[in-house]
Amino acid sequence: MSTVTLENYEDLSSEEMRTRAIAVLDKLRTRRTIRDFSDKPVDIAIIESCIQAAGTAPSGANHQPWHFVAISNPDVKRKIRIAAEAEEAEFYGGRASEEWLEALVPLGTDASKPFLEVAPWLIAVFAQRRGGEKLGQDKKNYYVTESVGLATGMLITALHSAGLGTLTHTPAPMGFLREICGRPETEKPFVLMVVGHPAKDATVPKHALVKKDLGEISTFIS
Ligand code: IYR
Repeated sequence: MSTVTLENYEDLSSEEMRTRAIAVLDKLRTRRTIRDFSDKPVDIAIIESCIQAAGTAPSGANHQPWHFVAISNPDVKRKIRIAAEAEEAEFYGGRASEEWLEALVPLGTDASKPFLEVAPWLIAVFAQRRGGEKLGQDKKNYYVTESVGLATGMLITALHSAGLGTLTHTPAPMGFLREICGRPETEKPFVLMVVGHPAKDATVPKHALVKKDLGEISTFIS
């Protein structure tokens, strides 16, 4: 194994760390999943940097088993909307269980997905079953779902920090994304991120504002 000395580690005081931790918490608390987007353009350079930020995520054996397809092309967005709405029509029209549809009532979602055309960017995230630490390799990848989930979380954090709104969209099944984006069979569509500015009159469901508190989501064993 070859190593280098760790760089960029700041030996902060506990007080400074607490201040920074709270600043991150305050920032992340302002994130909202939005479904009403404006068509205001977003510079490609911002999207590039956010994808690079996602690409710093930890991954199984550092194989980085992800691929991001960023789409601003109106014709491609339209194709995606048509395919996604066809799947959603089946989902809401009977494929989903009663229990699932019931769980979605507070979100007010339905089969209509205009944001797929309105928002300036769609980022389709793909998970690679095979790959390796270098492009073009064909090794087995490990902890693929976990790794791509981590990278997607970091992508959302980066986009939010840059001041953009996002929707984590999962039309199921998402196979059409592989075809439209021209990705290989060995890749599985993981999520479709919708990215842009919120519409002027954008609203969010009250349901989405309620977050479990610290005591509910954690146990400390000291
Ligand atoms: N993919 C559908 C349904 C949906 C499912 C869940 I779980 C959500 O949290 C939100 C929506 C849709 O996008 O409408």
